Amino acid sequence: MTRTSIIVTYKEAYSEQEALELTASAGYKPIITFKVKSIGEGKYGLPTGKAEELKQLTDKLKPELVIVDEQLSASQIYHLSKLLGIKAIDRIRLILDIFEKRAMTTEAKLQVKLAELQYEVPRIRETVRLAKMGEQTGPMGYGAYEVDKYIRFLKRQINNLRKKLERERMRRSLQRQKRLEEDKFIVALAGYTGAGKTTLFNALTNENKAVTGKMFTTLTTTIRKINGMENVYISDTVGFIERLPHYLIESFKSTLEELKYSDLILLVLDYSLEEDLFWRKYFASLNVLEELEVNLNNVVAVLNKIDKKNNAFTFQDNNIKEHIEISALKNINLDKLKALILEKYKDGSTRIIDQKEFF
Ligand SMILES: Nc1nc2c(ncn2[C@@H]2O[C@H](COP(=O)(O)OP(=O)(O)OP(=O)(O)O)[C@@H](O)[C@H]2O)c(=O)[nH]1
Ligand SMILES: [Mg+2]
Repeated sequence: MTRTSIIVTYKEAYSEQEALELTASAGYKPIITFKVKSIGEGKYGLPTGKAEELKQLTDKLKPELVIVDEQLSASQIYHLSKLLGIKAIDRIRLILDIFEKRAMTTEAKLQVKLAELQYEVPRIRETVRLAKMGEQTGPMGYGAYEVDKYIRFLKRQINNLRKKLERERMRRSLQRQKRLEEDKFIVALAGYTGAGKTTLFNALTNENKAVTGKMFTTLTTTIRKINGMENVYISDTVGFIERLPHYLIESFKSTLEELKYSDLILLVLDYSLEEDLFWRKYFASLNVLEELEVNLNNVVAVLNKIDKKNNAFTFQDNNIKEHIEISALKNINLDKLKALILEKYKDGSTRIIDQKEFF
């Protein structure tokens, strides 16, 4: 059953659009968006006047859920839920809800579980404390001892998950080592969620991986040989999003790390977006690449969706020197892209020669 929701987001059109997409991808039905200038401060994570306005709106429209498009503290979520009398969640919880729905493989499930625990654990103590101060105790009516015990249990779970994921990381690392020995050339797709990575992956490999138009369709990494090219492989992985907390990237490290050890990275960008949104997503993607310590000299910007581009701005940025315009969906310039990949393979300029620091 779809849960109805009110989305609290920023005034800018692109924030609203992304918040709506996230909400739909999580399977919640937005009734209305409530726009504010600032989110994250004060008792409710909203200016008090705005929180009261929101209360009138929720009383009138009676949604099942309020989604606040920013990271909030446990205490802000608690107070806001209490004021509104309905459940409130923040942007990170919303993204985690999507990830939870999408995680299909064991590795992805472990990664999502780890991210969730890292989100929840620091919030539990605070939520319990606040609940005990209120009149009702309810399901959160633990004593301090039980809470500590529960938190210790969750921390042990975090450690176990980390260990399991570390094994996964080693396995990937060994596979990479093997590919290196076999002299395989690895091209990695990177970019904002929805940029068209999987569409391009399918076009270059004749695969049929899911493409839905919903956010975070892909959560795991797949590697396949590129059609008609000897020894050249391409990988598709989880997409990026702005305001991603560090621990979320950390949880997906075994997957995202493939980027760092690829011979060539294609940063796929949706070139049909409005200019301001395009640059926002571009810089959010650069931030993630930098966090993953990817060498930007090995990155080529792939300006995708030119079949539906109807704005005049052009790509120009010193961080990434090379770019190519394509349409993965309409098969425009894919031969040119393949020629570019082949050229990089032949000249070896972007080649990763070892992954020593790993061993
Ligand atoms: N018009 C047009 N649409 C495209 C093109 N490439 C991809 N799309 C559409 O963009 C949407 C997202 O495509 P995906 O390939 O799933 O994007 P992704 O980057 O893999 O997204 P995540 O897996 O969420 O990170 C889908 O609706 C695609 O059909 C293109 O060249 N032109
Ligand atoms: Mg994808």
